[in-house]
Amino acid sequence: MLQSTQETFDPGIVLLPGFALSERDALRAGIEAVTDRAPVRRMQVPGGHTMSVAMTNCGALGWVADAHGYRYSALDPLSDLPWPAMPETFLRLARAAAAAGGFDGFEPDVCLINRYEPGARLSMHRDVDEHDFSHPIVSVSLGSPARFVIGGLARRDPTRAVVLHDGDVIVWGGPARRIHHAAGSPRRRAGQPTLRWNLTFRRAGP
Ligand code: MD3
Ligand code: FE
Repeated sequence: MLQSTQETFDPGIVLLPGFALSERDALRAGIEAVTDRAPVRRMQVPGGHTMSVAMTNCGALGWVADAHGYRYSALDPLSDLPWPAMPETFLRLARAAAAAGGFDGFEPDVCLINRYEPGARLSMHRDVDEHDFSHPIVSVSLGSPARFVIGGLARRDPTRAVVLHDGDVIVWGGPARRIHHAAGSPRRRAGQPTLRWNLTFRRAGP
């Protein structure tokens, strides 16, 4: 169905609560198809640490980190093969969400797939490895809810926390495209699954 209410938090940040709920099963099937061929892995970062979030990609390019730095690559370094193609459901969802957030014509060439086990988190950072920041980033949360921290353009700007739930989508563009942000660990709740997945759709190439 792909529709929901929308809330603009700040210029450039549009939250679409539950936008992806109707596509949940198709998205999970897509994640399974991708991870069968390009498994999630915890990447090394410059400095020697290993990320707690496990990642993989689909699309023409994929985001990779290693001891040398961060970049987009057409090949999966684990297999030296191209990343799996982006499933059609992923593409349709990303285009529809971007349009709902004010970005008609968004054509992502990357879907970075993040898997959070309890304890995994992504510390404060900016996404600046892409070629052209006029394209938005579309993020889709699946599974357990988790706290997400929104900062500002400067590292020391004030932050605020929002909780992202299963099916929530956020479109980050324009003045918000280069803000700092961080993602917390999924909440542990008795009897509930505690895996969280996040898909971020990007246009990284020219
Ligand atoms: C704001 N992922 O993969 S998505 C990332 O929950 C990343 O996995 C988080 O940050 C996660 O880089 C959060 C939300 C997000 C993604 C990209 C942004 C927020 C953003 C780019 C610019 C500003
Ligand atoms: Fe990010």
